[in-house]
Amino acid sequence: MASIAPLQPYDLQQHIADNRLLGLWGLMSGYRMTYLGATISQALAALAKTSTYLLLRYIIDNVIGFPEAARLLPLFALGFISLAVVEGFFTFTSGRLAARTAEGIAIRLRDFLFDHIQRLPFTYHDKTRTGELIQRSTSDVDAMRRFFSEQAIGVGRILLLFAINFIAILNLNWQLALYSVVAIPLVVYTSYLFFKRIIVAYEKYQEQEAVLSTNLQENLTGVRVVKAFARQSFESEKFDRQNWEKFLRGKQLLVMHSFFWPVTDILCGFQMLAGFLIGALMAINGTITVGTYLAYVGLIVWLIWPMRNLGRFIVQTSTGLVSYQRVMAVIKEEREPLSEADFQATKSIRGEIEFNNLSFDYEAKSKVLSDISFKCKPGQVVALLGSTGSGKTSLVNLLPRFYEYTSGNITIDGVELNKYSRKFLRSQIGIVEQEPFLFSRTIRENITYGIGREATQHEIEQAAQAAAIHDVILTFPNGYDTLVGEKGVTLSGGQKQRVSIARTLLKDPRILILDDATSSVDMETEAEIRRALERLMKGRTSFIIAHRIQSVMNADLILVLDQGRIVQQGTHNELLQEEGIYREVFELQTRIEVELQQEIESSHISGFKGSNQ
Ligand code: M5T
Ligand code: MG
Repeated sequence: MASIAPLQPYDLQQHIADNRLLGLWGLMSGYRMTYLGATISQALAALAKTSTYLLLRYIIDNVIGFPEAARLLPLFALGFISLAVVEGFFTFTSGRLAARTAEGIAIRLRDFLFDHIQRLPFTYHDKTRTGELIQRSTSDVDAMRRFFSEQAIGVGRILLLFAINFIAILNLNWQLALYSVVAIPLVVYTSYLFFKRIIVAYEKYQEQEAVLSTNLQENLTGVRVVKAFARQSFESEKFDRQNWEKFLRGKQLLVMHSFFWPVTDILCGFQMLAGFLIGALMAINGTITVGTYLAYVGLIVWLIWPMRNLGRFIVQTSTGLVSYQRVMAVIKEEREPLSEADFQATKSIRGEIEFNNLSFDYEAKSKVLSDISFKCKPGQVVALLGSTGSGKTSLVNLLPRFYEYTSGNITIDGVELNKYSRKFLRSQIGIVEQEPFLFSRTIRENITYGIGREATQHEIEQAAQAAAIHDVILTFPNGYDTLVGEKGVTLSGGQKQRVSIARTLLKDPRILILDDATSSVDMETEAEIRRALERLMKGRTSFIIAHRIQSVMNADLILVLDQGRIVQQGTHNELLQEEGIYREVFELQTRIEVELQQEIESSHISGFKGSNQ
């Protein structure tokens, strides 16, 4: 495999421009010389082509009919061949250089976009559809690649061909030259008008394509739900409608194009015919020689043909411009500053955490958390309990600064949370998400994901054992090297949760957050994990969100949340003394358990009796 030169660090954000053409010009930085090389090669190729017609004129006027010059014919033949070779060579070189520019810009753009998208804040990802981002990183980047490899270079080629051939015709006869271009301003103006309309139509087309890819992506991710609810035909119909809309918009684009081509073709055709006619009349009158006329006939084709294509290129350029804007809209978004902070933490966090009258909302609509105040010492376990939607996940997500709080404050070791850099905080905090995500990589890679270095087998196994998943992993065909997902084993919900617990434990964080991390495992496994965690949680501040009282009763501080407020806080024993949600939930859960126990026992006894009879 050919090695790829490492890309220079490159900041695309500096090339955001209101004028799209200027912006595209900015994107070319570092490749302008290559592109200039491509343009010069084109000029040379165009010169070679024009020279062919001038040579033809010379032969007709000075060689044919002059027997003494006839012996030079092989030399002229050689001249034609050489010119053809020169033209071919430079056309090829220009294509190569243009391709290098276009691919170079595209690879840089894609790399930058990927990196940039990963660094955008949660608030951006919450409101942006994945399909839209995929579309912009693929189809739109590709449209820009085509802009550089075909359209920009094409326009350059056309202008060059036009200039060179126009000068050549001017030299033949200046009046003839002027007659040959009267229709050109009209062609350019028509192209401009279409260009403006097509830009709008193409924007709409790309938007619809993004809708389609979002829909496709969502349906593939949610294929289980679609099947489970037998909604295939509903989804297909929805897709059909969106696809039809795309067809309509595509058709509108095509209709505009197919209306545009004949208009310019007719204009160009008339211009060419007029040139032929005027030239012929001049030749008959003897104003120009036959050789000049023949050369003119060859040259005018290369004058008008580029003009006809100029229109096409101008119109196609609109796709590059629209895509530039769509990509830059993403690049414009501000990144989450990872390491920028005024307070430089020099050592690990101890883990003293305090919330003071904290309030938080996602979109300034309704408050998700209000007046949250509590305090915990390093190494303590804080448990959060509360009905669904009460704000537990939102509360713990503030600690790694996934979101910024609106009022009040949080301190860690006495320092305001947003004085710490996000990067440092996240290196200190381990979080097991409510809906853990595993990559389609091996189990080993998933477990070691958070530490950014090689881990020993012993370390990995220890983490897996604590998460009560080690024995399960050993039953997989390739043990720790078994692939997760599409090409390997599909893990159950509880297995996924435990792999992600192992992943977080291996990171050895100072603050541990378990967001409903044992909701999909059975009581026995949960107890096993709890015992291991009790050992591991020593010395680190931990936040545990759970629904079972057993999981939270040993915590140093239990917070009961209701509609974004703390309605009760204290230890298990303290809370049992109070009237309130905690005692109700406790009584309910114990009653259910006692009943369950009785039922199991009675069924055992009756089963026993039955077998005795
Ligand atoms: C609390 C809203 C959600 C709910 C409230 C995560 C998240 C939540 N919300 C958003 O608007 N955007 C978000 O990204 O906030 O939600 P929660 O904190 O997820 O509640 P919970 O963790 O206590 O609930 P559960 O079901 O996990 O026990 O109104 O709409
Ligand atoms: Mg939650």
